[in-house]
Amino acid sequence: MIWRCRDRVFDLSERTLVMGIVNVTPDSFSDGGRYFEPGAAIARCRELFAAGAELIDVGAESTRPGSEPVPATEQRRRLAPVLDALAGEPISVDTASAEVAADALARGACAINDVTALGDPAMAGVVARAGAGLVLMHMQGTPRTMQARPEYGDVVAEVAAFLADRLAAARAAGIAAECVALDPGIGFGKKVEHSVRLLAGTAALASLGRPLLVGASRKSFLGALTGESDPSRRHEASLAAAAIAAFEGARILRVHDVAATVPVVRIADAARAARGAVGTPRGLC
Ligand code: HH2
Repeated sequence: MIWRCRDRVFDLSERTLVMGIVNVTPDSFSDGGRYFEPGAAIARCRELFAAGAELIDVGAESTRPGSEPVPATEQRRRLAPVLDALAGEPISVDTASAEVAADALARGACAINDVTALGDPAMAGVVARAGAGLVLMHMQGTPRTMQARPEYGDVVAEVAAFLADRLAAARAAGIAAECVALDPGIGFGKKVEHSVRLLAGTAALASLGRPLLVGASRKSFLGALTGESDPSRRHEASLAAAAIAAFEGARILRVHDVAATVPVVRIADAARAARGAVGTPRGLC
């Protein structure tokens, strides 16, 4: 299982990649404002690389529930100094705008994380021309309205069908399958029970043939389960979710706390690899 992002090829057959998060925003749900100033964002990226991030997802638009879109020109203005300072490093850009994606790729980004899964009709062409990596994520509704009334019959089956459809659309638009990663979009138009089922359904979603990215870090379903209302205090809960996702076959984890997540995924990777060698103890079957 490889994930190609321009000239970078991540071999994910045996290990889980830790993708760090840096939001160059004033209003992100857990780190809003901390890295809005370019110098702070650049320093944070360097810190996360040093902590073991293999890729950093830089965003200039919050997608928290209730958020409004940020114009492409403003996203580009926020991103440009950060991308220019980190040219040559493995950076993905979290944007649903083809205009922002094109500018980011011109400044050296290697992947685009599109939470609308090619909602902008120009996005596929931009990504295909660059041979960039692409994350296709599931969301029910839009960030402004998505948590109003999410409804599913079988959430894992519906998300899997959506991701398979978007993968086919990406391929039809000229994007190589090996450039695509898939993401169930935990918290994006999902009640707590939906996010828990998607986490529990990681193995089913990981069988779609492309690396599965899971982004559970600090999200509100963890707060609902633990009673912790402050996202920055959902550290242990985020690590538990990371361990489950990696053990069950996710290949990319999008996280705020890189240093703590790296050893967690190494243990999960080892346990997952050993699972095939575990037999049934005599007398117990
Ligand atoms: N979650 C967030 C943003 N982008 N992209 C993918 N592929 N998967 C996710 O789960 C995901 C995402 C929300 O987290 P964060 O970036 O910390 O917050 P905000 O959107 O408020 O900036």
